[in-house]
Formats: sequence, structure tokens, C-alpha cells
Amino acid sequence: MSQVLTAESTTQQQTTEVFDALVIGAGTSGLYELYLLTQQGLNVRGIEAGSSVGGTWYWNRYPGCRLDSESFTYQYAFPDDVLATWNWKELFAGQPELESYFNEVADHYNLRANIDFNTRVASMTFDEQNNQWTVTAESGKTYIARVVVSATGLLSAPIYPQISGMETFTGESYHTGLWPDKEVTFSGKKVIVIGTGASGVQVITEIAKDVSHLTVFQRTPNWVIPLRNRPLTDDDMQRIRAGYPEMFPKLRNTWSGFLHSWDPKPTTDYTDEELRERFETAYNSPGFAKWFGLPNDIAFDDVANQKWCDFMAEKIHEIVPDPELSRLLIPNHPFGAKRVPCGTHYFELYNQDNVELLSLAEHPILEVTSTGVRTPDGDIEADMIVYATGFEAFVGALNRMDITGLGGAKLRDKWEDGPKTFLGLQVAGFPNLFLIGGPHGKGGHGNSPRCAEGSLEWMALLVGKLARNELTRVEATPEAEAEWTETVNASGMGGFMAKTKNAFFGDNVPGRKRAFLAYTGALPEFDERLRTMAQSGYPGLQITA
Ligand code: N01
Repeated sequence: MSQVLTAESTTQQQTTEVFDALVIGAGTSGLYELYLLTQQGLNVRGIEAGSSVGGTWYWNRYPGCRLDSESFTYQYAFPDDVLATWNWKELFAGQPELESYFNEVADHYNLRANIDFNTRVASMTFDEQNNQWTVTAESGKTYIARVVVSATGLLSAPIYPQISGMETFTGESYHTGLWPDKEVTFSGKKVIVIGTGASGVQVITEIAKDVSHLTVFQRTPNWVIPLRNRPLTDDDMQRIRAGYPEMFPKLRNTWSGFLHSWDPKPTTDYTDEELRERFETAYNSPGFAKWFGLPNDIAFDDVANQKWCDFMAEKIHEIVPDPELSRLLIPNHPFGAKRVPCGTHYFELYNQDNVELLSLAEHPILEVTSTGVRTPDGDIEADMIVYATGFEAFVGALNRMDITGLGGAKLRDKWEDGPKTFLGLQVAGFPNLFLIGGPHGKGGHGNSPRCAEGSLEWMALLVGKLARNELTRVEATPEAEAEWTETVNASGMGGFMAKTKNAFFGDNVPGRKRAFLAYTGALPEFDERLRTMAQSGYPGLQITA
């Protein structure tokens, strides 16, 4: 333990515990960082708001929640007994299987013993004299550590719509991102779902299977692609496991850690007939083969993108013969301008007599009443309202903590007009704080564990040096931060996402200033930059011995 850190002390009401390092969040990234730091023999503590591990896969326990990365590509890559013995049951695992997996990993490495569960961080303040963070939980408990890793999640700050009367509703009401750990049944009930993003698509599909009446309120239609999930047999797993040594490095060499890579041949190099066949093959393939495996010009060229949109629209018309319904379901934005959800018989369910789709543009919700919702056309009664309205992505979890850096500066004030970071990993004026899964970084994006592991390994080296007192301060320089922020902002303006309101720009949150929040560059280049930095004295970081 560093000498400058105060020893464990007990105040009148609360204990202050002292650690080498703290990791906030026990989701996919937090657990891995905790593992890396405990491997270094550090006295590290995880702090987790939930009652167990898993992060996204702990909170999003709504029916139908599942992966859209192939299960075996989403697991940790470090060699261990879990990797050798864990048999994935489905090509795209559901939430219960993922939650079990992360629990298994936590138990295998005895990580649980180093995590304070049911503990939500309220504030953290950098002590400039002692170069250490004081972290305070909502319970009042405080922690002191030289260094903090915030692995609080890209999608962990749920948002509700601002509709008057929501609190007066007397039936059941749930947000997909805060689904309770209890059985929720739909049979014989009248249910309203608001929101048709990736979560909405999944939960709507499950609710529609067993409901008296379902009303879906849609603000924007989405290009939902068929997931094409299937069970994995023992033979499948044997074959897949034999491929792990090649698979993991290969995934790290793709744009976003997925099995699928953009087809280097653009649409213009195909004849019409060949392109049709190419599209059919993609459409019938699992997962994101229908996004990141398409001819590459679909990602940036209007004409190419429109060809794929026309193909997809044709499929929707085939599935939903009612022209009025298919009109509502077909988006008028480019493919990839919003996050593309994966579904299983999603469009089909709108053919059911007990399912009604209402466009919010045509049927706005005026208010929530005690028994349902009020629209200009009349009241709709419901036993349950499900809010599938998304998250304050990238910045929400960080902004909801009161983080104070040098000179009393608040992180949320600094980020008022949009986040400023260096590589999404550090922020000038907030020394010894490392971020993963926040804005501007590669970690947490795409196939999240693959995209995050390079960043987590990179920061574990620096965290180790700080925690062992070999360094006292590490922070981004303002120049490096400004340059990276500019790079991220410029990259956002070039893509299709710039054409819609969405969580990647933060303007899905009412009142939030639009700023690009994601880093959309290639994973191998990002990881290479981190490697080069580490070998050349960490340019862009101000390091105090
Ligand atoms: O949230 P979203 P999500 N009134 O923001 C609508 C990941 N994920 O929870 O599009 C009415 O995408 C909103 O409408 P609009 C994935 O990364 C992964 O679905 O803003 N409607 C939209 O339809 C994803 O990006 C999986 O016009 C309102 C919906 O609610 C992220 O989670 C599965 C509204 C919100 O969609 C978030 O997805 C699920 C309002 N006031 C999620 N506000 C996998 O498969 C919002 N909406 C791994």
C-alpha cells in the first residue's frame, strides 16, 4: 500500500476503506479489469450497483434479451478452464445464459470476494495533495484509492419518455433496462410497449407470443434484420472450440470485433443478378453478416445503401402483406443510420390480430392515465406498460456520478457541450481516472469484449504502476484531448448516423446538445495506437513519477 494513502479509518458513521485501485462496475469490462489487476497482486476492490455480476446481462433481464454477436465470440479470450469447458447452447445466447457465464467466470477467479455489491457510487473527488481519489457510495461508505477505473457501461443509464401522468398508472410498468428479477407474465393481459429499438424488437416479439392484446407505439421504424439463431450441438461446440486459437486474433483484426467483415467488393462490382444473389445470401446468414458483411460501399455510399434498403423493403412487404402496415414498418432513413436491431419473426408478428402498431407521429400519446394511455383517438386500456425507450448512452452513467477533478472542476460541466476525452480512456484535469465503455473509446463498442480487451490490458499496465506507487499521476494532456475530440467529432459527421437523431449523438435524450459520442474507427488501428503509445513513452499523457 502506498505510504501517501491514509490508513484504514473509521469515522463516526461510516468506514473508509483504502485500496490500491477501484474498479466501478462488474460487467464484462469491469470484471476483466478486476481480473487483470488482481493478477498483479494489487489490493483492488470492485464496486457494483447490482447484487451480482454481469452488468448489461444483469440489468437487461427482459424476456427475449439476447446477443447479436455470436456467443463464442463474446466470451473472454484468456485461456482458462471456463474457455475449455463452457458449452454455448445457442449461436446467439440469451440473457440467462450470459448471466450464468459471467457468474461462472467471477466464481472461477474468485472475483466476487473483491466486489462490494448493492453499492452505487454517488461521487468521487480527486485529492490533489495526496494524488488519490475519494469515492463515496450512495450508502455513505467511502473508499480511497490512488487510481479508479470506471467501467460503468455504455448502456446503463436508462431513460424514460417525458409523458405526463406516468406516475399515475396503476398497472405494471417496466423499463427494459431495469427489468425486475421476478417472473413477469403477459398471458391474458393488455400490454403497451413504447419504443422499437433493439430492446423493443426483442421484448415485443416475446410479449406477442402470449398476450391478450399488444399495442406497440413506434416513433421511428427500424431496419430489423433476421437474427437466424439456432441451438449449438456438442459437435458444433467441439468444432468451434478447436477454432479458438485462430478465432480470437482474427476477431481482433476486424473493424469491430465481429465474425463478419465488410465485403471488399463494392455493389458496383456486381451485376444486378449477382448482387441479388449476394443480398439473398447475406439475408439468410446469421447475425451481422447482414450489416458488417455486406459490400463495403453500403456503409458510405447513398446509391449502394439504397439498393440494400430496397431489398430489405421488399422483404418487409413480403412478410407483411397489408400495405398500410408495411408502410409504417419500412424506415425512410439509410440502413445503418440508426443501430440496426436483430429480430426473430419480428415483422411477422404484426400480422397477428391481437397486435396493433401505432405510429407516434399519427397517434401521439397525450398522457398516461391510471388505466393506460390517452391519444387524440381515445383511451387505450392496459394492464402493463413497457418502456423500451433506451439509454443515455456513453455518458449517462458517468454524468450521473458527481465526479470532481483538479481545481474543483466537475466532469459533467466539462462535458456539457459534448464529451472531451483522449482516446475515450482519460480526461484532462481528471488524473488517475481511466474510462472504459464511455464516450470516444473503442471499448464497449461493436462486439464489446473484443473491442474492450486491448484498452483494458493497456490501462492495467498504467494502473499497476500507479497502484504500486511507481507513478503518482497519469492524465491526458489538454492538447491530446482536444485533438482526439476533434477526430471523433469529425468522424461522426461523415457517416449515415449523422442523418438521424440517435443515441450515438446523444440527442435521444431530450435537451442534450448533439455531439458525436462514439469512436467508429477500426479496432486493429486503435489497439495498435495503444501498443505504440506504451512503447514510446505514452505521448498524449502527462505522467508524474
Ligand atoms: O434503445 P434505443 P434500446 N417516446 O435507443 C424510442 C443495445 N442492445 O434499448 O428511434 C416514444 O435503440 C426510440 O425512438 P427513436 C444496442 O446497442 C443490444 O432499444 O428515438 N418513443 C426507439 O425506438 C442498442 O443500440 C441488444 O425515434 C421513444 C426506442 O425508444 C442499445 O442497446 C439488444 C421515446 C429506443 O431505442 C439501446 O437499445 C437490445 C419517447 N419519448 C439492446 N424515447 C442486442 O441484441 C425513445 N423512444 C445485443
